[in-house]
Amino acid sequence: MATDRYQGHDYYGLDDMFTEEHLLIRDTVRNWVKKEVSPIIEDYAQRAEFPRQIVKGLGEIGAFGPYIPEEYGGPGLDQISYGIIMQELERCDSGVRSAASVQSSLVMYPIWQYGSEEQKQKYLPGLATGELIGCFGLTEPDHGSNPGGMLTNFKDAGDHYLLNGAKMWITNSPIADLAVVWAKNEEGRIHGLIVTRGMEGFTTPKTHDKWSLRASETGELVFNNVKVPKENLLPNKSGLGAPLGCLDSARYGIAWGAIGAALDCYDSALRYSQERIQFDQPIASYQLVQKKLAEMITEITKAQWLTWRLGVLKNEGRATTQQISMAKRNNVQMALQIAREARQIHGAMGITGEYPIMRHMMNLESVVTYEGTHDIHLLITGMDITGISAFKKSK
Ligand code: TGC
Ligand code: FAD
Repeated sequence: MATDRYQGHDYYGLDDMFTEEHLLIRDTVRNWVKKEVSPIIEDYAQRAEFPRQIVKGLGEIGAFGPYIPEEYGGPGLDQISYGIIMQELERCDSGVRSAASVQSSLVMYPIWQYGSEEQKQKYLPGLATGELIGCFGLTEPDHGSNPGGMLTNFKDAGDHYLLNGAKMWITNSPIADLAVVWAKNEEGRIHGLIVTRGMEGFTTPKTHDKWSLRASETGELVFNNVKVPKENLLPNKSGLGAPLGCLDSARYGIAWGAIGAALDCYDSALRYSQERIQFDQPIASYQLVQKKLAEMITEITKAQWLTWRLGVLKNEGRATTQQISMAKRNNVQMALQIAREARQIHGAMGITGEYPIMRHMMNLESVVTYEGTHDIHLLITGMDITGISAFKKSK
């Protein structure tokens, strides 16, 4: 990949709303990404491999569980800091942000919020440094948008539980040391269980041939009579609301992250249009190109302010599931649209690994689907404003 010349864009003075600490965190993560990740990311994406050597650095910059308190090994930052970190990571690659947001919101968050004191002490410090990698198993082959229908189940077998079933499309599964797995007990109630690598009957086959998130590991979780110690059950919350609560945190991070991908596409398209000469003029001088660029920065600016406000609400503990859905849906679609327009501005060069555009575009095709699809989030808004659920057909 060519030298990373990215610089941020702040059309409406959003930086004035950030604290000195926020800006310091942003600069630190941006500089680390430019030094450690940008030079290698294209190569790893082409090879469909996760760059495992960045895990230690991700821990050092506080990307694993930014809001986890210091007593459990986290940096104890606020929610806006979490958002800023996700944005700077996704500015480089959605797969790198995925690794960090799964570890933070889908593994550390449930252990922190629903786990016992022993579980928190045992797992959170290692997850914060990256010494341990985690994954989150909710989706199943036949239950994606409708996780409440899951079939994975566990039975009480005396001094342990017996876990059976399978999860699919799980980020980090092939490299994870532990999985937070959602399964039904004998009464059909959903609980979270910590399943660790090496337990007999537990395997994590890798998913191959993805055209999207190629620098992120994806796989299955297969449970064949796995004996899970009883102390591995998350004791403090059960029901579908438990995994959905984790999704609120992860979707919030994605809302910030997607703006990063959009900013990178815009940044590259703006520079390219000023440098690329056709018909003796920079293509930036043509109205059709300016229209694309002007619309990009307008959409980015709207998303930046929506998301900053969401961050304030999240810091105050007032952000609703529905507000988070709106931001996730809007920002990912916005980023996808900008990636497509930016690809056109780059002409043929836009399809090569010389520029990050095509990689962002392909990555965003996963981001628009995972953590609730674009349409599921629309239905969440629809239900909120009408009071009528359109998820399920009345029989
Ligand atoms: P519904 O009847 O609405 O709710 C069931 C129970 O859950 C409660 N609840 C919540 N609780 C906490 N936080 C939330 N956000 C909650 N939303 C709902 C609700 O109050 C109810 O509680 P109770 O006590 O009454 O039982 O559930 P539903 O079955 O109708 O489904 C609703 C729907 C469709 C919105 C939900 O299932 C959904 O969000 N589906 C999308 C599935 C999804 O997002 N999967 C993501 C998997 S993880 C992933 O993709 C990781 S990618 C990571 C990466 O690489 O970055
Ligand atoms: P489906 O639910 O089958 O949906 C297919 C289509 O039908 C969509 O367009 C959807 O919007 C539409 N649809 C479904 N229901 C309705 C309805 N009621 N009304 C209108 N339209 C509807 N999951 C995890 O648990 N952990 C992970 O770490 C994880 N990582 C992932 C990584 C990648 C790269 C990808 C691609 C997915 C990952 N997922 C993960 C799974 C992801 O959350 C699911 O793919 C997603 O929830 C959608 O489920 P599905 O793919 O089964 O699609």
